[in-house]
Formats: sequence, C-alpha cells, structure tokens
Amino acid sequence: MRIPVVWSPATRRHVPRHEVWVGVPTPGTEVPERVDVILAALDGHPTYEATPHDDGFLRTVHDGELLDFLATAAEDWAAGPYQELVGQDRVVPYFFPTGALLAGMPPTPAAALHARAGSYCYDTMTLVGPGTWEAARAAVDVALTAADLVLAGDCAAYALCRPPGHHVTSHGYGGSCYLNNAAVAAEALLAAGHEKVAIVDVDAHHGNGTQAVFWERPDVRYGSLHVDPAAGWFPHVFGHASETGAGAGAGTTRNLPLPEGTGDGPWVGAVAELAEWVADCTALVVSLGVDAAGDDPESPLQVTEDGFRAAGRVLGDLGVPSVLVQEGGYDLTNLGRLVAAYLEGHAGPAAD
Ligand code: SP5
Ligand code: ZN
Repeated sequence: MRIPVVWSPATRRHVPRHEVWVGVPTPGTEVPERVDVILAALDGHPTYEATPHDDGFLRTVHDGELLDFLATAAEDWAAGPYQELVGQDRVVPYFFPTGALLAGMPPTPAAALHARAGSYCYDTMTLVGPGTWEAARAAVDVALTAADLVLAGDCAAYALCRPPGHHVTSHGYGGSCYLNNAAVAAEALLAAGHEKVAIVDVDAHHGNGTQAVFWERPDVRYGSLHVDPAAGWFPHVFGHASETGAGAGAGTTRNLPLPEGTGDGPWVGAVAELAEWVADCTALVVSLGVDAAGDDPESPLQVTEDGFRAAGRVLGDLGVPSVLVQEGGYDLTNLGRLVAAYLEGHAGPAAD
C-alpha cells in the first residue's frame, strides 16, 4: 500500500523571488517548482487535493495578530507608497523591535508597514508577496486533510505542504516559513483523542518554531536532528542539546545537533535515537525536510536516498498513525526521489 499524498494547487501561489541574505538579494530556493517535482516523483501514490478547514487549530497554534498581519500584509503593501518608493511588491522588514531596542519600555505599534513587519518576521529571508498568504493557508489545509486521512484509519498520510512551517512560532515567522503546518497537524491529532503525540523533525535545520510552540507542553514531544547551530547554521540561537523544554514541558524536547558533513550512518542512528525516545507515542507527526541531502544547497549534511529510506523505515516501524509533513529540501533535481524514498521506507516492506 502506497502512502496517500495530499496537496493543493494553491501552494504554488507563493513566489519568494528573492531572499535578502547578509545584505544582498539572493534567488529564493523555496520555489513553487518544488511542488511539481515532488508530485511527479510520487506518481503512483493515491493523491488527494486538500479540503478547506476552518481556523480552529491554526488559532490554537498562532496568535490572531500574526494571522491578521500575514493575511493582509501583501494587500496593504500594494496599497501603500512602496511601488513608487522602491518599485517592488514584497513585504521586507528592515526594523526589528527586539529587546535591545525596547530596553524594557512598552512600545507603541509602528504605523509604517515596513516597520511593522519586523514585529513578526525575525529574518530578512522570508518575504511576503501576492499569493503568500493563500499558499501558506492552503498548506495548513493540506496538513489538516492528511491528519483527517490518518484519523479515518490510514496508517500514514503525506502532506505536500509548501511553504514549509517548522520555523514559525506562535507569534513570529522566518526561515522561509509562514504558518506551522506540523504544529497544526499535531493539534488536530490531540483534539481527536491522541494523548501522546510526538513530532520528529528530520529537516536539516532545527525547527525552532515547533519547539517554541510545544516548549512548555507535556502532551506533545518534539525531537529534532539537524546541523549543529553552534557551527554557524540557521536558526543559530536554538537547536542545542541543552534545550529540553520547561515548566510542565520539562524533558519533552530533545535536540540532536550533528556536525557538518554527517552522512547516513550517524544520521539514521540519530533518527533511531529519537524513535526510541518517542516509542510510547500514540500518534506521530514527521517534519519531513529532505535538505539534509548531500547536494542540497542549504545544508552541509551528506544524507543519501538510502538514508532517507532507512529513516522512513525506522519511524514507520513505530507502527503509530503518522502525518508526514513536508518541510525543506531545495535540490530540485533530487528532491522528488528523496521524498519518495522516505515514504517507501515509512510504508514498510509491504509497499507495492
Ligand atoms: C524550512 C527550511 O529548510 N528553512 C531553512 C531556512 C534556512 N535558510 C538559511 C539561508 C541562509 C543562506 N541562504 C543562501 C543560499 C546559499 N546557498
Ligand atoms: Zn531546512
């Protein structure tokens, strides 16, 4: 039995164009073509278009202020003086009211849209343009539709979410992500009666947003393996082994940072360590980024197609209902077969 695939054509509507990195515009790598190459590689899987879902679980994960900002930012930008001023239609923050600026004083919300963006967006690489909100909101429907399939009895379902989501906190977006699809799926599984939900994040980057959402939560475990932020990698200030949760969620977060150049052996070993750690969960969400691949332009890990297949096998062997949520993965030549290999592994020896 091949794992069902859920997608939405609206997820193509976000076109990042550029990201601004260390002051220079570089071509965006989180492009609409990702959807097409993944879909093409999963030809032969049962495929469903996402169905619309209300904002209930989305509002459990994110606060309304962030959602309102994202839903209206592109329109407000188009209505403002920016076309004339700068001749470009993407919302890009330039001003960040961090603790260093606030110095303990209560700020008044900024009037200018270009100044307001920095209250929600924490980097310069995550531009909002026409279609961004529609695509991000459709990706949430994709994740929720995949959760529906699993709750109706499928062993696993794959959510072809784009843009990805694991860097988004309750209040803030960044890292090419706008809405936290995996966190929303986890909330849906919990609400349907699963008492112990685990999220295992195999994207090459630490999912700081998902970690933040569940940091103090005893009901959702978050485990991630990723390139070591201490070696200089995004998201820089989170993803260290010392981060294990707090309050009622103390001990429910686990991070396995890996050195640059890590290949299949230790990478799959780290997946197995997380699988063992979540072995008593009743439902699983996998944040399935495949940017740990050797040829991926965004990470220095060296995982192969066989490594992703083995990771799928390890997590599929947990034998719990699983929602597999697409995160990163930017090597358009290999992206599709890497996802297909993971799904093949997750489905187990009975696949085909
Ligand atoms: C979901 C996900 O994988 N987000 C990762 C975002 C990390 N981006 C860091 C980008 C740093 C520089 N990118 C410039 C392209 C150089 N190849
Ligand atoms: Zn990533």
